[in-house]
Amino acid sequence: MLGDAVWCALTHNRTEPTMAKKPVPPTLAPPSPRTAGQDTPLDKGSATRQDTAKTGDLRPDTMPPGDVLTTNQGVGVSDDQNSLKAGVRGPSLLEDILMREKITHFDHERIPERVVHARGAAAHGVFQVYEDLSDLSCAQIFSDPKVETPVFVRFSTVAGSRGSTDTPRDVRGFAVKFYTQEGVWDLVGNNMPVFFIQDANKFPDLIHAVKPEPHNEIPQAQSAHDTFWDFVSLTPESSHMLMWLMSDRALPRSYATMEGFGVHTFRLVDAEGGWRFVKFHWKPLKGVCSLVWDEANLLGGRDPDFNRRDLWEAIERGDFPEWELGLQIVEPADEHKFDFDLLDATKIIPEELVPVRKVGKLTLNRNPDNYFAETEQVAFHTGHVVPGIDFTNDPLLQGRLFSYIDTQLRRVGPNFHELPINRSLRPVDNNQRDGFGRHTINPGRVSYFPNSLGGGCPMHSPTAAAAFRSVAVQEAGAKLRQRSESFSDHFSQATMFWNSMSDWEKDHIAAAFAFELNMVVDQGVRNRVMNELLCNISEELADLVSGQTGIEVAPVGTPDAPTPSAPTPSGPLNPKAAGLSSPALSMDKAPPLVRGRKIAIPVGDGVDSAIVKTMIGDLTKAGQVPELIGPTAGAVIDSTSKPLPVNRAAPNAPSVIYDAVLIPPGVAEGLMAMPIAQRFIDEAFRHGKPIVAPEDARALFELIGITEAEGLVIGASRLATQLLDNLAQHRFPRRLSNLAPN
Ligand code: HDE
Repeated sequence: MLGDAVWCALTHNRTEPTMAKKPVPPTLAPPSPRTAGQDTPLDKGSATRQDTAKTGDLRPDTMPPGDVLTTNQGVGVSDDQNSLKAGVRGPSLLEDILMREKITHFDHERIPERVVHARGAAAHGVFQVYEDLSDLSCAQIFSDPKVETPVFVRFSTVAGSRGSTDTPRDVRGFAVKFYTQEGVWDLVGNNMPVFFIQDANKFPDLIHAVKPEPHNEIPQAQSAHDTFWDFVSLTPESSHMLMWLMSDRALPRSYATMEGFGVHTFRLVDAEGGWRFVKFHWKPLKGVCSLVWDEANLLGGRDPDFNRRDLWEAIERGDFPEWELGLQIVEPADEHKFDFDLLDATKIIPEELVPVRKVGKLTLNRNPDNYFAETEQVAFHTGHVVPGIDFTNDPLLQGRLFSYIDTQLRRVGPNFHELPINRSLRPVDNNQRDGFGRHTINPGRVSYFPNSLGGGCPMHSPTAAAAFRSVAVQEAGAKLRQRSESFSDHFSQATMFWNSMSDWEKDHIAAAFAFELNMVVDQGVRNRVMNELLCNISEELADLVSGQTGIEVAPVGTPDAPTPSAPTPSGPLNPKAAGLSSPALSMDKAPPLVRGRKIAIPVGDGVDSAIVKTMIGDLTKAGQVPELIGPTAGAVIDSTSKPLPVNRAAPNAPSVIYDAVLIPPGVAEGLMAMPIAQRFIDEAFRHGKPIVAPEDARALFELIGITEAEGLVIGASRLATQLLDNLAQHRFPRRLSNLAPN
């Protein structure tokens, strides 16, 4: 038998700490097929990690595994497999300090999951402005285009618990922690620009309504149940957000193809204390692309980690997700020129009214080393701002300023800011002391201000500009619990959203409402959604949903008839709103940059591997991720009797994890004998995916029953080129709405 030390040396090929790796330029590495038994770049770990000042800050706390097991007190462990017993078959002994320490730590491994946004995935990266924006904000991150600010970005779903799936219909969190040289700034946003409610006081009710119902903890990660629709049917301010939630925006193909929004109106403040209103936007360089509902549902079972895996793999192969930061700036003098209130988080400023100015770029280029230490323990707070950024009176934002610090105290503890992932790069220096898990050792006897015994230190910032100062806005008013009249138009922008959609987007939204309402049992709730919300948004929408749910639109004059919203009734009751439209809201656009799409290439014995390799080369060169699917894992035997390794076995390769299908010549006959392959192609077709096949595959498509539709090309001569052309449109959703339910 090998001695422990020898065993360790043999099995543990100790490497340098990963953090010490040299940064590698952000070029596109070859794709990274994951497969049974293949040695892939993914298995070898990151070849592309990028170092920033934050990486250096994390390094002392990053511990690669060592050679020798110790206790938490650093004492060597002789046997980690057997507990201490009185005789080999005897009782365990209380004296077993080793087992007690190990099991006790295990018993305490969990911290409370986030009360919302519990399921998430995150990555490190950098942010850099394109030009000096000091005319807008004195924040150094905005004024110096030479500065690369390290960031940590966490994406999340809202309603599901930590172990739920990635692809339910839900809002996605888009929270960015900037480690600036002036302290930490958190921009805690979503992938939708508005919210369900206008006042933070209603947040616990909203979340109680959408979370699993309390008596039976059903359903997980879904809004399609009675309590959610009961709440929103009685909360007409939610109607605009419901339009976003029922749209395909709630089913992102990738975190890299989501827009992000700060939602609230904030302030940017210049060095002289001058300020402007601002809305923050993240515009993905890969465009806004989504899944379709059936696909998202299937993914929930076939790959619950779909978005998380996509983010991880893209970064590992060097296909770094990128967004541009956009600003919508409004001068204080223009505050009241809109027909909505800038402080109302259920409203957008249409881009056609105030263009989004792109001012910088966010790049995610390094995966975390440890999920718990980084992604789980990261603690965001809307109140983490730096000089040059300030709040407005948006009552939702004001409530968040209270809530986030509170939740971190509960979840991570009073010294959450000391955890490596939350730690500011600018050294922290104040008189706060002690508390659970305190790391910092503050020497000396002075922990108060003012003091003379410590030389007055730490003292106020000598330069006012470098310190946070609230904008000195004049405020006066009676104490009251009341919503401003200017917040009372709940429907115009929901109508505008509907008006701005293409035909297929409208189909998907109506089908989503119908799906959710068909899950609702209570007739009163169903009627109220139809008559109090949908009828006030759009007659067309109400009719479509009525047709798919059987919920009747109540005739005017009957008890259930729509109540027009005061004081600016909208939808069919408001011709003004019915005419509004904002083309920027539609997703019916070809994405500007199509990269990292997964392409399924089915192969079988007798395949011409030279052709297949050329295809893979062409697709890879274009930044896509081709995968070969064989009847089993391992390899197929090509036309020259040589093995051609495949990435996946057909039963382990569901169509929903791919964006497109490319069939090489000479394999169609084999596929005709495989029902699983036909189902794969049929499903990909129904989900609107590009499919390209050679002429010899025509009979296969006839067998499946699909011969002609947009995005389906049979008989192409340059197969890979044709596929890349079609991939540029992401999906062919009209094919979908013509042929199959969403
Ligand atoms: Fe949050 N929200 N929220 N929220 N939120 C949290 O903080 C809250 C709201 C958002 O990846 C919690 O650390 C209130 C709007 C994101 O860690 C909690 C209100 C927007 C994340 C909290 C809102 C968001 C959270 C739970 C109504 C978009 C995940 C765990 C006033 C602009 C951050 C935590 C991450 C998380 C409270 C509304 C985005 C409880 C009271 C609007 C992206 O503090």
